[in-house]
Amino acid sequence: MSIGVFDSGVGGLSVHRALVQRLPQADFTYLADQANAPYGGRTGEEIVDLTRAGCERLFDRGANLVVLACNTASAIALRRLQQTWLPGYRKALGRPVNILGIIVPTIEAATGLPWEHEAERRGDKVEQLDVLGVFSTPATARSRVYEIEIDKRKQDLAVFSQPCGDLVPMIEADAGVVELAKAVEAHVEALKTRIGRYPHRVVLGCTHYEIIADIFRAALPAGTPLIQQPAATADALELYLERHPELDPGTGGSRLFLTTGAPGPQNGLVESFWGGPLRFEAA
Ligand code: DGN
Repeated sequence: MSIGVFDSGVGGLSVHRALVQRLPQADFTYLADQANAPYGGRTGEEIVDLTRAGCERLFDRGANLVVLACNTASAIALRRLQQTWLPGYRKALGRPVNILGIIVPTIEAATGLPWEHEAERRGDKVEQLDVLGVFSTPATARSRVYEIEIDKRKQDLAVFSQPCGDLVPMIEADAGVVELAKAVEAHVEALKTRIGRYPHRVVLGCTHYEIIADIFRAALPAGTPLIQQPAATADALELYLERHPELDPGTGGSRLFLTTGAPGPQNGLVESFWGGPLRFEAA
């Protein structure tokens, strides 16, 4: 019995790390669908099919609960799978299983913090709205999931999504810091041009971007708060498991890393984020 963590690639490691810190005794199986990454430019149908296949692999490996540590999969596939696929699959499997996403916990963290007077503190005119900037894959931006879900909770917050189609392939391919910084700066400036100023707070709405969070920090005005998606997901998972003791996360503290792509060590950018060597096995 274990917790499955799924992403198209290495980005979900940022979430995995926070989950493991929070639940060290639980058994974790990480699956990177690197054979099919990146998901950001794929159609909705493709993203749903690939996410379902990833969840199946993890359930087959004994996971009771899969965390979609991928904004793109959470935005496009989560609801569809929960509504149309999971009930029948669960019945056929004969045990309770579930899938959790990472967007709602992130939005709860983003909207739950005290926003009042943030614009004023930044020296904007008081009547101006607080502005949240969301950097994400093109598929997540197109889904408008952050705009829609935030509007349900907090209408006085303006949300602007910036699609960054080049960043996931660059991170997966171990691009250099200078090249990444140039790409990130261009996205930050593009967002600033659309809003008319820098956002007051930022969500890195793609788990890969957490790996280069320092590059985002350097491109944004000093002190711009970044909403912590990994920590928000860990909070949500902990609460969920308390409420669902039937989804046993295991107690062996095991860690398994799988990939649908080429097994072996991960690239230098990933290992320096991880703080040491990391080998993926064939899924
Ligand atoms: N890490 C994924 C996300 O959070 O959206 C990126 C998906 C991709 O493959 N582009």
